[in-house]
Amino acid sequence: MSHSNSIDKSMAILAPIAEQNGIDTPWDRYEKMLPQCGFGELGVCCRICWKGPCRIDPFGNGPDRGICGATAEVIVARNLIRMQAAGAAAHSEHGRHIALAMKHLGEKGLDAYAIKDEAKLKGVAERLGIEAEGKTTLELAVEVADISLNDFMNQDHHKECTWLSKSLPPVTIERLRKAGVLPHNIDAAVANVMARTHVGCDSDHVNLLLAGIRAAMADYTGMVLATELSDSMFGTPKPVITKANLGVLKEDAVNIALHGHNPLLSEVICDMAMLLNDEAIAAGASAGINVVGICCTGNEVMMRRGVPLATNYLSQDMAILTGAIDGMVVDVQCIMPSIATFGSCFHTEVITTMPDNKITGARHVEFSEKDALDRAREIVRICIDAYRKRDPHRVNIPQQKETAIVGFSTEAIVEALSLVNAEDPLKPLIDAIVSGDIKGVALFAGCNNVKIKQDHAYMTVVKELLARNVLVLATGCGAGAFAKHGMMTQEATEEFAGESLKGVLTAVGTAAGLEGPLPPVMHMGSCVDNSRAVMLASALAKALDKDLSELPVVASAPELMSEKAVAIGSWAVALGFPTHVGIMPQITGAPGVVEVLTKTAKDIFGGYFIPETDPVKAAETLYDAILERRKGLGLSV
Ligand code: NFS
Ligand code: SF4
Repeated sequence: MSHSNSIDKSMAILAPIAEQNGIDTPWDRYEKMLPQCGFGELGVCCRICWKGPCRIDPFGNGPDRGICGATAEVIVARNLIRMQAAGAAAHSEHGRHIALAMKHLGEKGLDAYAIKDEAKLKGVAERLGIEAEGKTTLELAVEVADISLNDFMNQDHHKECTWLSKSLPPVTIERLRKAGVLPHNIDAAVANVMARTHVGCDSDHVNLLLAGIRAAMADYTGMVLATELSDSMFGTPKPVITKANLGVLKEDAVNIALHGHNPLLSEVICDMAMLLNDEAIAAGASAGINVVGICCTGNEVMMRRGVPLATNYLSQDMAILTGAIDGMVVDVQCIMPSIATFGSCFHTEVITTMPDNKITGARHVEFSEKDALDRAREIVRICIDAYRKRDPHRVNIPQQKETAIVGFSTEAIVEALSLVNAEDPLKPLIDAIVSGDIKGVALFAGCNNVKIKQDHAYMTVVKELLARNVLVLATGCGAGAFAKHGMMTQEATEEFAGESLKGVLTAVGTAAGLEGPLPPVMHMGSCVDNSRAVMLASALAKALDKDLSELPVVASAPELMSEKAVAIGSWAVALGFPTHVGIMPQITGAPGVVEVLTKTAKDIFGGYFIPETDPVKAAETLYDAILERRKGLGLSV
């Protein structure tokens, strides 16, 4: 019996279709995995060398050390920091890819790309200390790209990555420098973790964990440069009204789902879809081409173009069961290999595009910036051809669809605030925080995870915090969840925001010409765009002359699963934010590691992890952390 476990109603509609087609849903696959390995859940198994696998007996009746002598603390810490390093590698490969594309664009030109937001590029250049006078836009782009790429190349240990000090408040930088966790080179921080976790190397869990935090700070660095350069090339998001959930698919259109992460692919496919719209109509699709997004690349094009979001992480393969997706075009990260199986049961073309991310059973059309237009044309035509093979009898598009006001880049938020106070745009926000109309700020980020009902934890924590007048920012699949469930509408503000928060959102929304409040959850973008939330917090910290760790700002990843999310959570802690994780982390077999991450971290960084699987309790704990910060600042609680 195929089944689903989601508050997204479209999943219950689609699960029987999986059954009819003899394929397992993600939830079926999870069930087959149960019981999951207890040693793995505690983090106490080690496969780092071939003397192993070794595992520590958590009950004290069996081995208390690996064959090499590694303790549970060492094994757990090594496993964890390898996750942080992998997350940092993934995010910063994305950043590197963007920076290299910008460099090539500036030096030799690339047909498919441009600097769409010259003002942003100039702002970035100025922030990086580049003299703009007398330089063309493309020359500036090359210099910005070079400085960014140098964060992957610098070999001088005493010179930290440039993007760190260019994006974080000086006091925060100073604190992190003292803790020794500022990377001088993104790649080196990742390589260092791999080297020191090799068999027979670093065997002190605290020392290991600090290296993991340094890798996490490298993750942050890769992320911030990815966001800032992407905005320069593709435009800085502004508020836009769109829709979310599978009801955005159209029966009478060629539906192309863009899935993955990097706007270098998704932006060009969007452009090409517009150019080839008539070909789709000629193929019989009267509504032309309908591009929709999945996961973070979906968030990217949603923020910049208002492209509707079909779904978030856990339901990516389920989307194919609608029988209405003609092409699913993917690049890198968070792509379940199962989409190839699902695609093969339907007419759906699953197309991989990146040399380092292929899926057995999918079609591969290799994409590169140099031949982006030709490859995009080829890809869109494959999708149009697939539409011709679509079986109308197998089309089942769930009707679920919600309006979503998205596009809240830091710049867009500041611009909205400037309509309230043109001279000092941050003042209305600071005043609201000081007066207690806004108690604090919570950033929601991360994935979905089969271990809890899809989207349920997001919705529960957020409603609790909104009712307590906490301003909510969201990215990634968390933002996807909120968009799908109608939390990015003005009505949601009326329904869920506490009175004083509602007042502020209404004042700003009205000033911004929305004839009503801003939505209660502000979509800041993809996972790499968590840097936007840091930018906003840093602007507040600088205005107040405080460390990030003093602000009433918290982070929550209620449904996380990926190594990238682990890395994000870890830099959030380092920056000083109390950070909730709603899935029990695979560290509990090592009490020392748990102690460091949940308690000692607070002394070193101000931030700390809050592992809590009960979303209501998590919200209470996060709110208490906000009040504690308010007290620290001498503000009313
Ligand atoms: Ni970020 Fe999670 Fe993936 Fe995006 Fe979604 S799963 S860590 S949110 S798509 S990166
Ligand atoms: Fe076992 Fe040590 Fe090898 Fe890990 S590194 S598998 S604990 S012998």
